[in-house]
Amino acid sequence: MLERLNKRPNDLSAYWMPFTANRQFKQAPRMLVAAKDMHYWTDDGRKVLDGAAGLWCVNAGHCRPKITEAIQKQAAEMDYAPPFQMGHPLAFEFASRLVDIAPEGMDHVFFTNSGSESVETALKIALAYHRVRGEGARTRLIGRERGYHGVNFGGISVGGIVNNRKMFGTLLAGVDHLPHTHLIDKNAFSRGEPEHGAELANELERIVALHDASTIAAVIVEPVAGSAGVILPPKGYLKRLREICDKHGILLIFDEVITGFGRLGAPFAADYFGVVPDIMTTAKGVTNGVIPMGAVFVKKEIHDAFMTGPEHMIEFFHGYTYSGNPIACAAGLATLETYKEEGLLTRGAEIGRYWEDALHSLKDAPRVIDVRNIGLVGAIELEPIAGQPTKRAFSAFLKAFEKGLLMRTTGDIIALSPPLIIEKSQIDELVGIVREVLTEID
Ligand code: PXG
Repeated sequence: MLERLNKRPNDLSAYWMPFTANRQFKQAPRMLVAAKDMHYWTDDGRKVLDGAAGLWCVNAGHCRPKITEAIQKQAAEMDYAPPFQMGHPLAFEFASRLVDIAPEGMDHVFFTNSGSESVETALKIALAYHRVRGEGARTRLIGRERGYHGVNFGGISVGGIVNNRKMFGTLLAGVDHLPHTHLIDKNAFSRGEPEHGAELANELERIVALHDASTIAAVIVEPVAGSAGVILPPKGYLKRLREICDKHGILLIFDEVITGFGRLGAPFAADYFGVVPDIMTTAKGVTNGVIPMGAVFVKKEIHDAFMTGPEHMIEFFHGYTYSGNPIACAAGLATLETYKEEGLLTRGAEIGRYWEDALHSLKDAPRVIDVRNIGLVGAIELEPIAGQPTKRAFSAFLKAFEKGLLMRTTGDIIALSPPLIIEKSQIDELVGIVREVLTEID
């Protein structure tokens, strides 16, 4: 272990880091060099509690033996197989096992390598689906303010985070956005789904009236928005979106890249909220974050609409060199086994109340203006420093890391999403560190 802990590189300049303040980071790097279960270790030998499941992905905890072994075995047996016009057994096996745990009717899976690619794939399936059915005028896509759907052009077009959009030109044409549902004045300190705001779903009717339903292909939302700071759907909101989409023949896409694989205490947010979309994008927890992979779940009717025309013809001109990569599939199968053996896809429901009470105990901590939670997700929103938005939460992030806790911040919101194996004593430790941090920062 010690040998692994001592490997800081000499030169940090070549690597242009993603979503990072590069110059600041390189002056005072934070290096992780090892991980096990609920913890990371830093290059200076400190043990850090993982309050973020890496980046919302390591749902079963780190370096789980079954997953590690499956990857090692597959890498030695068959490293790569081409996915176009060729197959290998693990991809079919993994797709079947995923369909087994998917909401009723979501019978088909398209493999990608990330959440961003899952989103692009879902948007393309939606557009092409309408076209193969002779409704090719349905080309508009509706996203939501503060939505995060990855960083590719389709995803940032339907997404609603201004910094992710403003530098990149005109984006996709024909996109509109629903309003976000973050109503802190009415819903502060909600436990689970907030009471107020279901009527915001009716804005979809306004958008339909503006463009006409015959021009709209799909609506995409995160059931619970993660990156924008844990924004929860008001009670009844998602059901209402489903009804309006049904009424107008519009496909509903749930982006479950974060909410999939047990984060809310049910296998998917669709199960948790009792609302089944037409297409569901996933990634992250599909392989426990260990190997890049994404999976797009599609309803049978949508898949079947493509299966017409001459049988020798490719039905959907889309795919990636690494779609269904054998090592990723091996990791995914071992991940699903681990989830199943340990009941992790529903563990959030068992420990969720303890998590909720622990988080809400921070209500009286300095500068806290909201605490919200759902499943094993939590957010603590801080009052911003006047004229310096994001600074307070970023100071909290740095201080927490010093004290041995990894968390995510976005804007002035602290987001927490630990691995689903977290124990009560570790929840206490996590909340204790957050309280100390909030007491010590400006
Ligand atoms: N959709 C959703 C809902 C996501 O949360 C993506 C798509 C894109 O996934 P990839 O694998 O392409 O990164 C995500 C990713 C944060 C944070 O700070 C969250 C994500 C990515 C980076 C930061 O919460 N989620």
